[in-house]
Amino acid sequence: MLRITLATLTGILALAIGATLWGKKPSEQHFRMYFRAYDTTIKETTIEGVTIKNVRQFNVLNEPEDFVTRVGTKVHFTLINESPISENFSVTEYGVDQTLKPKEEKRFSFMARKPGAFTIWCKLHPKNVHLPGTFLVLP
Ligand SMILES: [Cu+2]
Repeated sequence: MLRITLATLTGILALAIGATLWGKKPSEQHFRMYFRAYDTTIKETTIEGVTIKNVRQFNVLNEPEDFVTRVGTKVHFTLINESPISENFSVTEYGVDQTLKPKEEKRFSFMARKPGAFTIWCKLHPKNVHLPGTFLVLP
């Protein structure tokens, strides 16, 4: 005859909780990103017989551009704007929309609940000037 004692029940319960939590420990990740502007002005150059002069342009890069995490991770971002103008960091699907003035630093956190590859983009500048990045959330 099978006798189930309180100790046995407690043991089974502990095993069940342990199995449920195994590998599901809430994790956190810290990311640090810099906005940096690069002057790509061309004073004069000749390419295949065509001469161009005074083509003035800046490119803004998010360094690094891409971030990878897993669903269920609390992500902490620190953004530092080293560009001489205001910059923006938006991830539409996550409701992230942060604008930083020159030399400003901002921190914010959120839970990565939705899997997918999401574009990190700047609302202030065209995408061929301020290049977008990717926020990748693995299932
Ligand atoms: Cu920008």
